[in-house]
Amino acid sequence: MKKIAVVMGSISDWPTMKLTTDLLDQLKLPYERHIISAHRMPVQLQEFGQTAADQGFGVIIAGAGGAAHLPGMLAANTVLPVIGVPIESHALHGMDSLLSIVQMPSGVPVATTAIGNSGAKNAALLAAEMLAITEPTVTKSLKAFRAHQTQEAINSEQQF
Ligand code: RP5
Repeated sequence: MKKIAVVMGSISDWPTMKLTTDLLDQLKLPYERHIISAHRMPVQLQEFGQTAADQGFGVIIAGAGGAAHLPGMLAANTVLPVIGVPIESHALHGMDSLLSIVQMPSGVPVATTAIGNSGAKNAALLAAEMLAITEPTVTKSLKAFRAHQTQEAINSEQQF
């Protein structure tokens, strides 16, 4: 099975991006996590993007905050699907991150999630759905996840 790359621009993004890897652990999907700063490590960013497919990755999840160039620049260096997670920044509460990531000019797409924790979790689920196109076991895991989530909602309604 192809691996998922979970890349973030800074160690300060880890509390958010840990929610992505927690969910990947729960779904038992193979992944690697990396810190690659777009503005502090531009050479390493290019190298990672250009070799990601050959390294066995099938999807890249990239979390970044502020003027968040990481997802777009990774996407510019690969044709693997890139999912961008806008980190909730202090100054503008993640609106800067969101707009930086979602407003890609045509030609290089980045699938953008919601700001912060929900986006980090949904990035894992979206990556799983991409892998599930060719991996029936992942489809099974995703259906089990949804069924559990539905049951929890029903339980909360019954205990309300
Ligand atoms: C971005 O700048 C990172 O993704 C992070 O969200 C933001 C701030 O980084 P630090 O200054 O905390 O390292 O590159």
